[in-house]
Amino acid sequence: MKRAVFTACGAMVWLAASLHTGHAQTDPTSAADAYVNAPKPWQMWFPAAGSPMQAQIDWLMKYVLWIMAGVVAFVAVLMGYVFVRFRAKANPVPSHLTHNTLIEFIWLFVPTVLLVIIIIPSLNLIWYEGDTSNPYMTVTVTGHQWYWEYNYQSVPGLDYTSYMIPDDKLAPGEIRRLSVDHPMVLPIGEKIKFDITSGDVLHGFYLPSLGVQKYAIPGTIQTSWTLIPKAGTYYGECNQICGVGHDAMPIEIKAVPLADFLAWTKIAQADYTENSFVPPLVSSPAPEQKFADAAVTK
Ligand SMILES: [Cu+2]
Repeated sequence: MKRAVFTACGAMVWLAASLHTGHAQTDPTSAADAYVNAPKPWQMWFPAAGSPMQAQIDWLMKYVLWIMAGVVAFVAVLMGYVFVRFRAKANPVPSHLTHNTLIEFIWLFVPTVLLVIIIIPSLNLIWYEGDTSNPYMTVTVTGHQWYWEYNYQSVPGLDYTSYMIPDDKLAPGEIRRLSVDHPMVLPIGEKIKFDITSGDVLHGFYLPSLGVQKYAIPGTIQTSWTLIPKAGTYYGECNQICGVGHDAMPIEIKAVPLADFLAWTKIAQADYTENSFVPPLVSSPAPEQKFADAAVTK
């Protein structure tokens, strides 16, 4: 049902946009330039949450951190007290007491309560993360050595590759090691499901600001999802060591209003058949194999 609406809307939006402008369509992903959620040097904590999932992860992390800080502080104070109060000089005759029912009950009961108040929100979050039901659309994400491939299941023929822009080709406004030739473009405010897999070795589909992290495993599909309320550019990286170009497969997501997204699909279907950068793209020079090279030339 939703898929039918999707296609009809796309055609109408595209037609309306073409009639309105009367010339070449402007970049429909430009709405994503208004907000850039990228890592900063020496950043502490998580990035600003770009999805409800990351907001919940951030909340849980801090919730557990406060409980943990309380436990560490309590144990530290208790140990400090024991070191001073019961040191050999101040306490020459040690107690031979071995059991105390009340204390033993407390030190079992209190940690149990702490574990329960941690596990309830943890399980809730795990179920929330696993709920990929009723997406607006699904994108198949395939990791390759060393680029990503995005296949929009609802848009016939829209299957393209995304390469990192090499350092010497960066244009103004692009971010070194994060910007790509063809970003993934997603509509804001819609639930997007990811089917994640790999064409060769293990990769990691990691989007810190959206709270998504799944291994890309050859021969199997892992699922995740996101929902991005705010138009903007969000970044991620492959975070499984996958070979010499591991650092050259960032993920760039442009989240734009639905109408812009639909306009973009038309352009992408026509333009994304060829890559801007020719594989294989190895970002760092291969290490010199001095001993191996010497053996070969002998
Ligand atoms: Cu990888």
